[in-house]
Amino acid sequence: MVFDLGGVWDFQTAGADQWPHEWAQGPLPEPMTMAVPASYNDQRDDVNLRSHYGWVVYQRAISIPEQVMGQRLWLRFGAVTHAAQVWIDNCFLGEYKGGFLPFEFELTDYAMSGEHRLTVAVDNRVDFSTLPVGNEGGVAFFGSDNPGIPSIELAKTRCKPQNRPNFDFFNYAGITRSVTLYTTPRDYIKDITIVPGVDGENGIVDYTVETAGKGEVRVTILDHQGQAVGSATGAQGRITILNAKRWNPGAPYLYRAEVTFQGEDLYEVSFGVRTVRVEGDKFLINGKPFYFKGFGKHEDSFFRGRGLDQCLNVKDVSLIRWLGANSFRTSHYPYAEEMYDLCDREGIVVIDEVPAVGINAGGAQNPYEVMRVKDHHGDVIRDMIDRDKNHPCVVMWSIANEPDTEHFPQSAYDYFHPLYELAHACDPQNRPVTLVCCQNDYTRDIITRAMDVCCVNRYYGWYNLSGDLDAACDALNTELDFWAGTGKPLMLTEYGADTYPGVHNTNGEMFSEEYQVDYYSRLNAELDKRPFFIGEQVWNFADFATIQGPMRVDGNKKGLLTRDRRPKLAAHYFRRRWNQIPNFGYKA
Ligand code: E8X
Repeated sequence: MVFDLGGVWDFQTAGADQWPHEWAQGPLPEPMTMAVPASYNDQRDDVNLRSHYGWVVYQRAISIPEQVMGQRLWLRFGAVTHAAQVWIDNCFLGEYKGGFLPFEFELTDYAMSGEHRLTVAVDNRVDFSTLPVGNEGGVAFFGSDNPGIPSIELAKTRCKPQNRPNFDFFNYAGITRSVTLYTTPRDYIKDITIVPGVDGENGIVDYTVETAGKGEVRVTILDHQGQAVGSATGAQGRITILNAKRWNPGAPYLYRAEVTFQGEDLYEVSFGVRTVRVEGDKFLINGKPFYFKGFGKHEDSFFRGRGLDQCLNVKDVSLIRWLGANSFRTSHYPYAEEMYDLCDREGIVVIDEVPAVGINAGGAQNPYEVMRVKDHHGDVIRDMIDRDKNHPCVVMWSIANEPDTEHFPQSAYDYFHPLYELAHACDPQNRPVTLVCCQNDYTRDIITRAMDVCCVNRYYGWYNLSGDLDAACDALNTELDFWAGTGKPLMLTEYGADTYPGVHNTNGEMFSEEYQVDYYSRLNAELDKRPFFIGEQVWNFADFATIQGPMRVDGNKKGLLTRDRRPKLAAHYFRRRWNQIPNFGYKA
């Protein structure tokens, strides 16, 4: 049984470093209402919520029905941003660090049937020990004040403590994804791992089932109509599906593995029969060279912030298809699990990224010495792959976005190479692994070229050579010559231009809708000439919220769509372009 704990909870803000633990012992002293799941920042018209720093506390009553007694009872959080401490009644259940992955606690021994008080304290602080990374002491590396102005130095000491994200998206926080109570039998299925393969026309399914307790495991594979097409017994085994249908981008086909344990516990997982492999400078899905057309995205919307919104997810996938795209990267954190389920069903290809953004101090300091994230970085790679391993939509893991690979190239290599190997070791399907490289002096960078696919974010014509598209094309070609020499596949995981919707300009100057179209059409013409160039993911799918600052007018405006998902001119341009580019064989 699964009970959804979404709804309107009690909520109260607390201090920066601490929250009063006695709040867990009874009703919150002065609660306000707050919807779950959703970020808390934009739900109410209160600047103190928008800019809150530190802890908040959520609370609600839960009732546990008599019928579930005798079974195991679990409390699961899809994600709480960025750290959580959870209490049931007067008992501390535990804590979890990291804002974008699920965690759970067993309640069996804590909760009898009847009514209980659930308290969740949430910390939104980001600093050198968190992923994503925040700046310490309220000082930003980028967009910071001109050094040396005495009045500013003085004023800094009066700044109230605040989050200074070292990343370009609003630091939304709270209980952002589903909270559920669910039951399992005493002996139960803990995990299922599926590794699909092909043998001629047939599909091969290597499976492993992890259980608590001993007993008989049965696995049945069902096709889309619910017809059994194969079965096996035992916790580990191989099942052959005769004439298996492939899961393909744009043409997905899902099978289901139905697993029973001791004839009592039942667990189902969908999967696709498809293969993924890098060979030379090609990215092969089902043995055919795939071309990525798509975006970096965000989980971002009005009112909910980064809160789960299934309607928005369906809308976004529909827009991805309308645009003729086939893929996106989960910039800059793992998304809600519901989105991957949808992409499995819709045939959208996903590059899955951990929240490792901001490992970069612009050269001012060696981030690999001053930032305290290495162990946590390994944890999020392990936990993300563990969560997402069975999804056919996931074709590549991204272990970071725009770390410093230029000023401290050897430190970057020593830091990332073990994480690259870790990601490979964690993935039972051994999918390609990448790291997304920042605009930099790529000749100094030695780690990006050590990845399976070279993924680069480039802003020639925007942040660099601003407004000069002739020069931008020259610079891009100089760089493309460099990557041609590596023999690896290359793709753009970001390129883009801020575009204020409604600004039009006969000269096509920056920020106009015309500039965004000119920028992409000029650069794309160059990319089309390169056989080893395997994908274009624009920055960004839609406009999104950021911290306020002199570089941002009501957020980042690089979307092809506005934040409320209306197309800019460039969306129509890409729709024409992408509908003419096939998923496979474009660069053959
Ligand atoms: C931007 C993007 C940002 O939103 C994204 O999260 C990471 C940024 C560009 C870095 N990449 O600013 O729109 C550009 C560095 C140029 C020197």
